[in-house]
Amino acid sequence: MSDPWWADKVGYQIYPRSFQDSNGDGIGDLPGILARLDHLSDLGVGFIWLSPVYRSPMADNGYDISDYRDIAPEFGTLDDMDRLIAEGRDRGMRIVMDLVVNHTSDRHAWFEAARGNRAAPTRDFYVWRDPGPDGGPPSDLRSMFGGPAWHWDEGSGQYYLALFTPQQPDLDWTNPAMRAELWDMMNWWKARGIGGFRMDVIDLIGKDVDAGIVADGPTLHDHLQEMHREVLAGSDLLTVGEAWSATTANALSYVGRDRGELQTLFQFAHITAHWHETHGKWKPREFSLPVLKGVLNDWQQALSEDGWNALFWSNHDLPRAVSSFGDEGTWRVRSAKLLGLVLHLMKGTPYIYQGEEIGMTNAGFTTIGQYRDVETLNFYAEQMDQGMSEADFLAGAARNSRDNARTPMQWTAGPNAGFTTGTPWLPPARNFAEINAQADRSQPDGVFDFYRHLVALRREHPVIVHGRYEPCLADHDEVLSYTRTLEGSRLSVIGNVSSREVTLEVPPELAIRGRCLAMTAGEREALDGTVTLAPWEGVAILA
Ligand code: TEU
Ligand code: CA
Repeated sequence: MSDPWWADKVGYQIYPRSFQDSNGDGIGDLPGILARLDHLSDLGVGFIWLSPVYRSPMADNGYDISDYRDIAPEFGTLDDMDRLIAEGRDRGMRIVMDLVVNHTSDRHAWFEAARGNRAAPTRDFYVWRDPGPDGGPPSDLRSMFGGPAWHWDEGSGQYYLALFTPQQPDLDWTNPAMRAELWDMMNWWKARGIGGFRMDVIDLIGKDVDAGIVADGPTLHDHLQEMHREVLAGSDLLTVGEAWSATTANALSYVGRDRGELQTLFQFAHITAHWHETHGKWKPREFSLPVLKGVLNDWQQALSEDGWNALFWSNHDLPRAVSSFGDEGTWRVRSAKLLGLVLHLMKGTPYIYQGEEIGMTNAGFTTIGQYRDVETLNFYAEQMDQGMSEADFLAGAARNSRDNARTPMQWTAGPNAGFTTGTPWLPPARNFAEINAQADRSQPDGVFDFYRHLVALRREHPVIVHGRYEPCLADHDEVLSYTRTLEGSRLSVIGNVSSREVTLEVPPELAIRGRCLAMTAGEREALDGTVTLAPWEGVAILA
């Protein structure tokens, strides 16, 4: 069986609102992306995951879609979108659309007709329930963004379900007429020449709310199989499902080859392993490398023979990679490279989140007034009510708020980091004069050049795409290492994930002498005996 087109490719995620503004309204847009395509083709990525650009009232920055077949005016037009698909393709980059179908916007025509009218043809596209016995909501189900998930519709005397903001009513996936509309819409995008779909919270579509089951529900896999039959089968579309509930035990039920569902999954165990049991991301745990490695190694092993991993440190919902897992101070550049090195040489498809390729950091916000993200603002209110101190909440938000990844892309040291000539919808991080694409790319040893090299390595070396993964030194507190083997080739990867110098005995299974494929500190042709690694030193040697 030949490899799919994306097997040796790296993806790049664009959050359009924050990438490049072209008309001075302070909001990134499609013409802005078109103007920056060189940056991406220079990096060598094979596809772009575009966060939603559809028509939307922007209650959740586009994850609330009011028309799946049109583009939000602030982002551009369908013509711009067609141009992006075509110009991307000319440069060897396909466009992966964000498919948000757990819910629509409350301004979608389906919901506007359904609200207040039990007889509307699209009423049953959504989840309606009578009040509970006490006249209140039918259950105590909570929204992912805080507060109740049920919302009262005065006009029809029923509650509707919205698992995110109240402006994002959940679709009723048990309704075949609703599903048929979605397949139509997906086929319409397929015909426009896109490269695939990233599927928003796809693990929620099989929910059984009356049983209190939201994620990984009873009809999930039936729906995915139907989607495959109706849209995906026979096409070369890349699919990547977002599934916060996925575990190594159930992952193959989505991505197993004979399942006829999805190809790859975004799972989040390496992220949530660092969250507090009750306060979640607002009270992060101390970073632990053995915990991180445990998760990554388990996933490498779970999908070693079947399925395929999606590899990432960051996205538009998460903090910046170098701020979470690296050292954003003294060792920013080297630790950014080290994180790239150890992730990109694993088995799976790596994703680069915009700005990661130049080592962008968290936003550095210190007051609640600086945040725009609906999740952060809702949880601020909720956590204050629950007695968390403001200082503690702000410390948690500085680490984990979604706005950390949403500050504008830092292109230059000029006004607003070159993102806009107007007033940016969210100000750039204060360090943009120092950290920006122009400055990074003008250095011979910048983060961008290193990432470009990693992306190219994957295309050149089948062992990086297909090689068997074996973890080494699993319990080591500072070192992440593994080997990849394929037929005659063997790759040893070792990284010091700390700002200290580390001396260790190289275990025999890691020992190697060969060609240095990539390194963050100094050239090495061999690993054996006693080795001292500089802070954030990483090296990959091929034999
Ligand atoms: O995210 C799903 C999701 O569960 C996150 O919102 C998550 O709860 C949170 O970020 C972690 O603290 C997807 C999109 O990626 C996100 O941007 C949307 O807001 C959400 O779905 C609703 O569409
Ligand atoms: Ca704009």
